[in-house]
Amino acid sequence: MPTALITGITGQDGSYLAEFLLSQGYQVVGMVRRSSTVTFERIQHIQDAVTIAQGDLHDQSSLVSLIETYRPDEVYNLAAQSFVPTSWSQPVLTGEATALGVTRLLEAIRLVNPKTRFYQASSSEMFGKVREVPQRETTPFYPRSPYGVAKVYGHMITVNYRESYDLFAVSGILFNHESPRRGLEFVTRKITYGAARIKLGLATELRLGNLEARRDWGFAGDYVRGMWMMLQQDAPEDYVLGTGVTHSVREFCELAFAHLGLDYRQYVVQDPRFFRPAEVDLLVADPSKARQKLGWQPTISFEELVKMMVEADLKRVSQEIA
Ligand code: NAP
Ligand code: F7E
Repeated sequence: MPTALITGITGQDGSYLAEFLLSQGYQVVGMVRRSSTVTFERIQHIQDAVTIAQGDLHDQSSLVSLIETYRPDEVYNLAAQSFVPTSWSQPVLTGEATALGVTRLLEAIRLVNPKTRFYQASSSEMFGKVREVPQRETTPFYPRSPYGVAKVYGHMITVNYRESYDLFAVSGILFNHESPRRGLEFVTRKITYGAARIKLGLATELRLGNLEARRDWGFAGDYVRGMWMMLQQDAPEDYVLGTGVTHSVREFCELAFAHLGLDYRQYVVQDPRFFRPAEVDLLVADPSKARQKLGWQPTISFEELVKMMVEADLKRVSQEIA
């Protein structure tokens, strides 16, 4: 039975990846950081099937100790300070976790067991002010936030350890992927949760920032399968995962509210508080390398994703008030 270590198992992607790896017969070890409250909401249903181990990307010895104790065959580094606006208010912390945290984990692997296969969660935010449309593996980076800058560091240190030490280390450059488990502060979930609250009479408006930004949104469950596929190849290479289709935040609102029989224009208010100091205006992937070499394809369309998230939030909010 192969063993996989997932950092960030309590996050959106970590929870889907843990489910997927369990279904493939893995022993799954999930690294969680110490907190005064329990953060296991997304993995409650599989908690008995996975091993939870404490560790923190800020703490080198905890990472060494995890690799020594569990000797994982594969390490998926999903932990990060992942919310873009927070990266302006906490730029140093973002750099410590999202950038230097990657080096700490790679160092632990290099020192303890360099045969471990390593996946780094790189991001389309690295393309930022895009240099070409659509974006692919060879598109130059131009990050627009401290988060994007930190991810470029994490990406390049992964490439560097692969080339310096011959590690099987790969980066998946993933475009936005969402689900009913997405954090409430990200725009898709903010919209579907907000629309459900309006529908059920708990709110009268939804305050958002830039409605014209465009993203390539897919379903998180599809993307974790792609992460695993990257580590099953003969040679370590980086891959872009995305749908190849782009929509604006406004279009997301239109569809989400319409699914509840509402007109978003009556409820969505633009609020300068949610605009960013520097915006990423347009992201759209060219996922052809992943399709050709991995055989990876998304299975959920934009319309199906919006419907899935709206229906899940309508059910959740209904239960909250029942
Ligand atoms: P998420 O829901 O925000 O989860 C982040 C995870 O990282 C949480 O489990 C969090 O733990 C953990 N974490 C944060 N700081 C840590 C630290 N210092 N030590 C240990 N754990 C720490 O993020 P996600 O959406 O699942 O994304 C997973 C990864 O993919 C992230 O690296 C993100 O930057 C990257 N990514 C995401 C997307 C996307 O669209 N979702 C696209 C491209 C790349 P707590 O539960 O304790 O907070
Ligand atoms: O914003 C606009 C906002 O916060 C999307 C992370 O997973 O994906 C995510 O980063 C867009 C931006 O995601 C609001 O200005 C408008 O243009 O949902 P988001 P993100 O910044 O794209 C990448 C790939 C990652 O790697 C990150 O970890 O929506 N927007 N109004 C808003 N965004 C938010 N959050 N809230 C608003 O009210």
